[in-house]
Amino acid sequence: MSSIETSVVIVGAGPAGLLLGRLLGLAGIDNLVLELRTRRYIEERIRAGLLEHPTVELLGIAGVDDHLRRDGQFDEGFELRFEGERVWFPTAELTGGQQTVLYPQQEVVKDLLRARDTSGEPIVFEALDVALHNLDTERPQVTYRDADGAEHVITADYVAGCDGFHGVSRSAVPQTLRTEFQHDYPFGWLGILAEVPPSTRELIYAHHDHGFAMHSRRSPTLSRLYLQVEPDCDAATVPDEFIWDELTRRLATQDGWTLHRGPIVQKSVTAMRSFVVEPLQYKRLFLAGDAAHIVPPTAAKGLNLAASDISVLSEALMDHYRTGNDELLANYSTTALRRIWRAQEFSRHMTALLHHVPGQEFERRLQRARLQNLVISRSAQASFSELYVGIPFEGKPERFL
Ligand code: RFL
Ligand code: PHB
Repeated sequence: MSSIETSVVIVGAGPAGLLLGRLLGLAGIDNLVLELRTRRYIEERIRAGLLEHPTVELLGIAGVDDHLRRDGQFDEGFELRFEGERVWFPTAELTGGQQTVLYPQQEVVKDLLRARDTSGEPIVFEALDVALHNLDTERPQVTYRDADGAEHVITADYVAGCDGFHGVSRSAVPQTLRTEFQHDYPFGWLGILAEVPPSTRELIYAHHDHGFAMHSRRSPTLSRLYLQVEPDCDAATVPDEFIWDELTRRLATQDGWTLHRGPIVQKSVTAMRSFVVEPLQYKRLFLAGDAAHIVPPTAAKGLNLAASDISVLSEALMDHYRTGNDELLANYSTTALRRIWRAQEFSRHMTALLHHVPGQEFERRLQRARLQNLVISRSAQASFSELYVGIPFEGKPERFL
């Protein structure tokens, strides 16, 4: 069994783990990343698309925003559609110019991996049977088995659990010391990637009696679209023609806007769930990103919340290593949870605003009233926009860089 020492061992090479590793590396804090999957797998995993303004700023601080600034699509707002109407939401104008950016999550991951290649910090792919030990001692350990079957033990000061919702870190916290909050929605999202130029220059969110639909983009030649479906829908069994017909119906406007169709190159169904574990710390383990919370994708907060957790955690760890002050670390959970719950609330609000649950007529009338209110009231639009573009991160790692 080989034995390695480092300061911080990071479990999971998603956006949370890689961004933490990058920021710690820039501050001269050695760290090791352990990832269950292959590099190719994580570089190709299609997920999020929308980055909030504070996320873009943090990626800039981490020095990994060149490609994002070159290829990202900077948006001034989005379009809301319901009952055939189209309403433009000038989110940037309403928030002092804060733009959101469409830039695929796998590109963020590739940018972070490239930066790690350059800095030469260690990362292990295909780390199997990762297990956390002695978290309540000064020197916790993480063990894993490599692809050749050899066993390894890493001894560190801290463990960062960034291994997503299905990872192992969260369950290393004794059950009696954690509280989990969960809400499941009675619908899912069918997401498609299609080889067709986007039919819109901005994002479109649509509320329709058949359910929610959304038109997003990935590049000038690739469109990303979503449809509300039954939660147990099997994407493979839904004919492409049905998907396009339904998207056309739900996105239709009275002024004859046309949705362009093209070959669907990927389709999958995502369950919709809200989840938070509290607290985010157990002794020397800190949870961040999807390992600690899940939001329904409607408001595009998942990746951005992972970044906001990392802004707080990276600053706290830097303060510990630079000044020996552990106050920020002790407050990590409380600080990060404030923003997590605000994003949870907004995600739930936006989900309830736009999805359709058959049979809930009273709720449907309220939805219409809420949508009308958003259309009529500039101040309602402004407060919606503030949360949509992303409230400021509480961490300030830049003060140590
Ligand atoms: P990730 O990305 O899940 O990364 C966790 C990593 O840990 C690895 N892992 C392990 N490694 C070692 N040992 C183990 N035992 C391990 N178990 C797991 C995994 O292989 C993985 O590499 O979590 P992270 O870093 O916290 O990042 C979170 C985001 O990925 C997630 O919140 C977003 O993708 C959510 N999301 C969106 N977020 C946005 O901000 N904007 C969006 O527009 C948006 N759209 C979406 C989304 C998620 C979606 N799906 C498929 C869930 C759209 C969709 C359809
Ligand atoms: C996406 O492009 O995947 C996306 C964009 C905005 C959202 C959700 C998902 O609100």
